[in-house]
Amino acid sequence: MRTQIGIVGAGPAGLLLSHLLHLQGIESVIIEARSRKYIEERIRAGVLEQGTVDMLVESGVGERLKREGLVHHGIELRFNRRGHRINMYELTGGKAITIYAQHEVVKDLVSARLAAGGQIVFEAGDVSVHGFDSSTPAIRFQSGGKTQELACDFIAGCDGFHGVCRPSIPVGVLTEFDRTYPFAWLGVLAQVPPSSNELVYSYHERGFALLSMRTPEIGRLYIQVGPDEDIHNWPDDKIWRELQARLAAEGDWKLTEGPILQKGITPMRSFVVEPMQFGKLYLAGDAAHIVPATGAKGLNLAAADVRILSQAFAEFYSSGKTQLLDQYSQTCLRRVWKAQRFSWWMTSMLHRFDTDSPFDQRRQVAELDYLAGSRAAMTSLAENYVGLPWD
Ligand code: RFL
Ligand code: PHB
Repeated sequence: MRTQIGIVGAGPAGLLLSHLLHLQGIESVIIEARSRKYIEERIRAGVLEQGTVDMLVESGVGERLKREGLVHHGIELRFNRRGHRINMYELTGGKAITIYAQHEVVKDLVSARLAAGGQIVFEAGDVSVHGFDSSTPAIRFQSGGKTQELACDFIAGCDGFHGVCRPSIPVGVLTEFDRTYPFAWLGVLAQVPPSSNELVYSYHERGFALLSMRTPEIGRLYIQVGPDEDIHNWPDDKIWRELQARLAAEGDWKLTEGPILQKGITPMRSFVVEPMQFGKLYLAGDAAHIVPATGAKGLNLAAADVRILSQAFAEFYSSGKTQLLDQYSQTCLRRVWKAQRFSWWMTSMLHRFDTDSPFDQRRQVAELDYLAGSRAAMTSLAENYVGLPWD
């Protein structure tokens, strides 16, 4: 097998990259460890920045997103039992976020790739990457009971945080920047119409809680829990009790409960490698960086990386120039670090830390209070949340 770009991983990064390359007349093949059903049902992110939505629509995969996505002009911050709306639309000159589940984006991209004759190898075993420091890069894997090799000009490592591409880069090349947080998120999908039309981020002395949604019928809710919490210690009624306590508000607002369809625990971590490339191997998305979910940036950063990477490959194949490829890491990292800063800030402001002194707690509430009362502070949150400009 031979192609121009060998892509490892059919998450949002790998699929969108393959789609954008196709639009520029560049061939790629995706090698994915899991089945199509698995990646199309994996519950993950739900918030798309304005720029991510525009990119999906402009590249022709936004039809269902436009029809079914929920456009939100604001979010609510809740503390001391009171809600404060941030009108992002007004503060950013007309930008919004769209609620559309990540696995729906994945479904749309898989179907677009297959309809255009694109090749995705699902359920590939023992995937490994070779020769990316030479002129003959290749991806090796097991499929249909045989060892296969995909020869390519370049490899795109889009295989997520636990993939094989990043660890294949020789020791000493990458510098890792890492921060773990002393908590995790317990997330549930519930069959209940969301109790608020917009997302509610709540700071509470029992810990952070988030009310989000997937559709007008399905709610997505999160609570801060200990870093090593076992999901078996969280029966559904205990989760609802905690959500009720942490989201409680003055007045007649009520959190409606419903059957929990799915639940899981997600660690919270900030991580970046520099550079995001070595030889002919380019890392994109979670393979190169992860953010704590509080800023809703992970999927959007993956999309931003592959936008840059597809432009760099397009320049190379049309003119032979490698300038954009050489600058890939540097270009991506400017945005990555701004998203890291924002995600860290949202996380620090909204969660309870065991080590917090009463001083820190008062300071946190003062920060929220300042934010809720200052147009300048709200504008800063809003422009980061809807997504910073591309350049
Ligand atoms: P993915 O989605 O992890 O895809 C990687 C793909 O590579 C495959 N793979 C391999 N394939 C072949 N060989 C191997 N050795 C392989 N190893 C792995 C995997 O099966 C998979 O298909 O990475 P990608 O494409 O970089 O996309 C990143 C996003 O998935 C991630 O950043 C977001 O989900 C993060 N995130 C959020 N991001 C947002 O922008 N907005 C949000 O609201 C948001 N909420 C979230 C989130 C992540 C969460 N979890 C569960 C981590 C909420 C949660 C709870
Ligand atoms: C989600 O709906 O899954 C979601 C929303 C906002 C976040 C993180 C996750 O900050």
